[in-house]
This record gives sequence, C-alpha cells and structure tokens, in this order.
Amino acid sequence: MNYEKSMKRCIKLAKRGLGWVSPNPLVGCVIYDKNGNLISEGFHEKYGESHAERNALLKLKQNEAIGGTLIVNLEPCSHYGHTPPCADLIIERGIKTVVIGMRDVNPIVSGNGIKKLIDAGVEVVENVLNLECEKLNEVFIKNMIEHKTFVAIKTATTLDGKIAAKNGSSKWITGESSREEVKKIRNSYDAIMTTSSTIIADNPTMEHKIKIILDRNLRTDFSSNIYKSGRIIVFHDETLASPKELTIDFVKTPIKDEKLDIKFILNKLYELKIMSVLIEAGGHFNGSMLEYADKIYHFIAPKILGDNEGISCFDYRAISDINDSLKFKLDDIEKYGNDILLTYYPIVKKI
Ligand code: AOF
Ligand code: ZN
Repeated sequence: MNYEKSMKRCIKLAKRGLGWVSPNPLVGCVIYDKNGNLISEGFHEKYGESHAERNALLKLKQNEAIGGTLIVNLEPCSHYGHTPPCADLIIERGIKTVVIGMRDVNPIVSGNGIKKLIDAGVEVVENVLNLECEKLNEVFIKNMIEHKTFVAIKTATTLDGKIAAKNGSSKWITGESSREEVKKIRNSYDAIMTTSSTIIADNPTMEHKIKIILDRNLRTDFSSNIYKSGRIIVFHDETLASPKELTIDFVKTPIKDEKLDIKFILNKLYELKIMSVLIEAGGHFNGSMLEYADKIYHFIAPKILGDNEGISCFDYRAISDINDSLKFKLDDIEKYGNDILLTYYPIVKKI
C-alpha cells in the first residue's frame, strides 16, 4: 500500500469540502481492508456534520474494516463536539493501522487522538506528506494558533507589475481562463474584501456569499454591482443616524494613521467567524495590507504598459536598498491560457 498516494487522495477528497466546512479543517479519509483493498472513502462535507473518518467508516459493515488501514490527512479527533470522537469509532471498528498527515492543531485534540489510538493498540504512522497536509489546512492552522483571520491578496498585473493603465482601464489585464480561476480561488475563502476606490473605478460584481467593503466616507453608490448579491459588511467612519440600506451591516471603525484601522477590521472579521478573506483591490490597499498578508495570488499577463505612472500592484513605501525589500517564498507557478499565476508566501511576517 502506497501511503503517499493514498494521502494525495485524502487531500483531493478533503478539497471537496472547500467553502462548506469553515471554521473546521478540510479532511479526507480512505480505508483499506486487511488484504489491502480500497473499501471506502469519505470527507468532511459540511460544518457541524460528520467528520471524514466517520463518513468513511459508516459506509462499511460492522466487521469490514477489522485489521484494515485508515488514512487521513488530520489526526482523528478525541473529543465530543458536534459528533462523538472519530478515534473511538476507529478503535471500535477494529482498524489496525492509522496513517496521519499532520497532528491536529486544535488544542482540545492535539496529540490526544493519537494517544487514544495507541493506548488501544492501534499502530499510528505520522507525518505522511506532512507539508502538503499543512498547506491544505493553512487557514485552520492560522486560526487555531494565532486566533486570527487568514489574509490572502489576489492581484493581476502586466509583466511590468502594473494593474491599470494611466487612464485607469484595468478590467481586462488577464484572460478568460485566469478569471475563471479567480472565481475558484474566491470560493475557497470565507469572504472577499475590497475598497471604495475599486468599486468606484471598476464597478466589479465579485460574486461571493460574504463581501467586506472598506468605505471610510460612504462614498460608494449602493446601487453598484457589488451590492447586488451576498451578505455585505461595510467598514466606515461616518456618523450614520439611521442606515438606509437594511441589507448591509455597517461597522463604525476607528481611524489609525489617517485610515480605517486595519487591525480593528481584521479582529472584527475573526469575531464574526470569517476565518479567511481574499483581498481584491487596488495598489494602495494591497500595499497597506502586505504586512498582514499570509498568501498572495499574483496573475501576470504577458503585456507591457511601459508607463511609470501606471499603477503598481503593491503601492508600498519606497525601499532604497534591495536587501531591505519585502521577501516572499515562491510556492507555485501555474499557466492559465496566456497568463501565469504565481502563488507566494511572505518569508518574514512583520505583524
Ligand atoms: C477529524 N476529522 O473531518 C474534522 C476534524 O465542531 P466539530 O465537532 O465538528 O469538531 C471540530 C474539530 O474537530 C476541529 O476543530 C478539528 O479539531 C476536528 N476536525 N477532525 O478528525 C474531520 N473535521
Ligand atoms: Zn473527528
């Protein structure tokens, strides 16, 4: 039995829960019988419902998994939450070996699930495709360890790093297949976030179930496309006697350094159980969010605007020496039509 291949399958299954299981982790599970035949698969499908292991085990007859191997990307749980502990069910069904991708970072579970299994005589193999499993649940890890919302930035630029031409035109920098990919990326985040400047410049729709809008002086027109669907939360600094738009949640926000206080906003998002947010905005906002960013999706179209006044994707304070530049670790490169998508992570987090 190839543990790594099976773990890849778990990761694939787990991803089917994207958009449905937050704030829970993405978990997939496969089960082999004592002869090494694949007999079941399952994944955590919806928040509040059965975990991956339970879903996979309950598809089997009582004795079918005896002496078998269960492979799962996250340590099986040991606690009574929405459902009874997965570790108990694994033991009850007579599984001989459990193969795990990563320990759970939830302090209620961490290590306890494994201990329960070992105490019951189950063989446990840890850390199979550990890095891939951690990447799969990077949002959950940040939430559990730092108690903060995971922040990602998406930008789309020309080869020379511009997001718009001098006249402001920016809509069609990347091609159709990149834009399809953006929709998928969006759906893997709990919310998207943008600013009044972007709404006024581009009037985007940004289809999503939760949209966060930063509009300090409430200067956007509520009939703009973005307001037409989804739950809307507007962070602002205006005195609203009686908000006219009953479908919008207005959050009065303190000002810091002449801007809406980002830390306040991010704390509020976590309080609202928005575990991850994708920023889609202009260079100014991207620049001010760089130090909070956990991940960046950067589409690049092979075009050149060649104009120094074109707007840069990260309008950050000037750094005069290359040694002082903000540094990132390239994670992945993918091709979408005539464009590429770079995914990168900050190396040193300043905040
Ligand atoms: C697993 N398999 O598929 C998931 C696990 O609120 P509950 O009861 O669903 O419990 C959530 C916690 O259970 C979550 O924080 C994480 O520690 C674990 N999630 N564990 O073995 C799963 N979703
Ligand atoms: Zn569980």
